[in-house]
Amino acid sequence: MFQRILVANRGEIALRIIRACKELGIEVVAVYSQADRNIPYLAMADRAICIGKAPGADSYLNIPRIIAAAEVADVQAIHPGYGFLSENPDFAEICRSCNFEFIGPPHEAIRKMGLKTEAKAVAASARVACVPGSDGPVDSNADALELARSIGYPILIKAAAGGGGKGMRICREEANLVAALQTARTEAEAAFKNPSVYLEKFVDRPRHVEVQILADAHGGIVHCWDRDCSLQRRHQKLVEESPAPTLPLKVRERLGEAAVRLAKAAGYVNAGTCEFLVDENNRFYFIEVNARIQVEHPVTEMVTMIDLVKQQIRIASGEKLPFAQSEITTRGHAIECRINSEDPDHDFRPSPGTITGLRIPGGPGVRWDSHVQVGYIVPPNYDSLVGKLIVHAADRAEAIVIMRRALDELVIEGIQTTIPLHRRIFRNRDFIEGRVDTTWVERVLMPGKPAEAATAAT
Ligand code: MV4
Repeated sequence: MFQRILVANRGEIALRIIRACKELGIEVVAVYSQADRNIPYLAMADRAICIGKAPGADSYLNIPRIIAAAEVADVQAIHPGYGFLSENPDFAEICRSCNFEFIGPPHEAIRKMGLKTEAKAVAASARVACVPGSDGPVDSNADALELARSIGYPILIKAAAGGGGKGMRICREEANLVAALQTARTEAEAAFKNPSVYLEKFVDRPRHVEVQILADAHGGIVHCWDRDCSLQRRHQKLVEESPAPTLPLKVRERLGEAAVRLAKAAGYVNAGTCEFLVDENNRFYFIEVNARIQVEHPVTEMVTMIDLVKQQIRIASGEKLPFAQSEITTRGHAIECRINSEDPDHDFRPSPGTITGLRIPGGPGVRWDSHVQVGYIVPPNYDSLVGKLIVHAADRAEAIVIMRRALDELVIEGIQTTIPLHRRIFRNRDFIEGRVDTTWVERVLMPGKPAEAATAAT
């Protein structure tokens, strides 16, 4: 096992990784930007190294500075968390060539999964159902027109190097396809430095269900069941839960098996997620792989009792998975609310500032993953996640009751947060009955504001 690890991230996930290291008896080196010099968890690390000015490009995204900190602190491994450099294949490759273990997948797997067309080809080779569409990037307008006619409109044009909803464009009729393709290519080039696009049949009002997988470096691979992340607004997830509500066990089993086949075919190692769209008939279609630990990993931890961050570290140090698939079951139901420093009354604009009051909920079935304390200043430079409120109970109905109570206990003063929105969600009939999909927040909960999501775009 490693003696010392560097955490190349900030905020709640940095603290989450520090906690895992402490429990494993590993020394932990934190890095921080000048904006984060007073962030409370630095005191919990064995060492804290400033890596630059506030902007991400000068600090948490700056590869030479992070490698320099790793050299200075003489660590054996680097945990990238999520976001920032976590899915940058060049960073993973540089870590390994500098003799630091990268706590994540092999750089080849990150690179391959970063191209959605490649990921879909791997899925197809593993007999995992994908959304009907082009086999790989579309090069010519003539090919696109012919293919679109055979799969039927509406068509979704997606950037091969995109993901997470970035670089998507819906096309509802043939007359618009050539122009839409051109716009999509230009946008893809600007956003991802890669103009490659592909076509998919547009799935109406899908649910977003993803499968957690863990793979060791010895060929061992398991899934840790499913999460439903349908509750989102403009591709920002609001609520995640495990298991996915209303999905029959048989479908959940087939999802898990599909994810394992895909990960095997991709040569995947460490923790990862296979994302699927699920239609109203519970048919599922693979869309993309996330080659990192995810924000919503705690709901899986609660229902499986597997510490995913500790498993990531153990896998990176060369250990075999300590369990077989048959030993991984879900118990009860877990739900997470993302608490962001945003103002839901003003189009979710960021609301940085000083936290002047804080009441953290507790009691049976409640977990609070957050780096903030009273007096903490939420800087304007980074993602606005200030905490994750997670509940676990015997079933979904009980989990909702606990979440409602915990949300009423939770008080964050001094900044605007998404707490009031969550209080509404957990009193909403559609949500309580599990009748939600990826368009529900914008369609039902907060109608009136046109979304830039695929579902509302022209
Ligand atoms: C789709 C889709 C409908 N049809 N693909 C958005 C994020 C990216 N991971 C894939 N996304 C979608 N792909 C087809 N063929 C609808 C979405 C989508 C969505 C997916 C997951 C979670 C939230 C979403 C919100 C809007 C659209």
